[in-house]
Amino acid sequence: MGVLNVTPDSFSDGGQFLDTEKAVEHGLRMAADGAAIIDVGGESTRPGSEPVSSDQQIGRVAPVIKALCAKTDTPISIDTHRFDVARAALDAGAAMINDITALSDERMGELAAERQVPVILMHIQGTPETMQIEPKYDDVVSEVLDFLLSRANRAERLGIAPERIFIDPGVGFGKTLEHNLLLLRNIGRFVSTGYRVLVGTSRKSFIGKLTAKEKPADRIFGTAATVALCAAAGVSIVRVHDVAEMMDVLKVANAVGSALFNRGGSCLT
Ligand code: PMM
Repeated sequence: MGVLNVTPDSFSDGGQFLDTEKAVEHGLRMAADGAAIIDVGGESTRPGSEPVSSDQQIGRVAPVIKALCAKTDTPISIDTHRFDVARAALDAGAAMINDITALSDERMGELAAERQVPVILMHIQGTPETMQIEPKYDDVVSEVLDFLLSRANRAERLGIAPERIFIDPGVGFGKTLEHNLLLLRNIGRFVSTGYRVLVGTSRKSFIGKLTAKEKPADRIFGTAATVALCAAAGVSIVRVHDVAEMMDVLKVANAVGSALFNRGGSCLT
């Protein structure tokens, strides 16, 4: 999954793709580089970021989604926790919902069920504004897993087929470095639930901490390590900025461990 943030302030690519034409060009580049899904977002969720109104988000993402759908068959997902933004994005041609609040608004689940599109359910502690102020857990892996299972249960109750449900531990969303490492070390427990798993580590600050790389663009090798390990653990989708580079990582990881990968076919059929 390639990341396309149509925002002025995302931590890694903020401001680069606010212009529709540039955003579309970058989306097409990622599709050509091998992305199976393009994840379009109109609101930064970096720590400390402030919410953006639905109208503003729709104004950013809808033209980009429409233009991308006219030019590529690569499915588009919409990265939002707002029901009205998701609905407008699906109307514009998006085929998947990426909800970082895991259906905290049940209307989101009803929408996904009605339109028969897959949903990504991500764990977050707090909100982007507050999440990195002293995140706390007794047992981060069990708590995140229990939360995601309860939200997957909610999704199924609302009529979403289990094969259209993805769970995501939400690396960096209300987590310390140690929390992130524990979640990644135990990602196999998430895979064992039978739901497909998405992981987003790309260029995140925990990689910067481990490698002493301040600039997000310098964190590509660190990201590659997590991508290979996630693939080996049976993760279905990795959400990344550097699609061409991570395709190479996945091709090699896949060749070495092919029996472990490619479970379950396409999520979009
Ligand atoms: N990370 C970001 C944004 N959206 N969605 C999911 N499902 N999982 C993630 O880990 C995730 C996400 C933050 O990264 P960005 O600002 O580069 O998009």
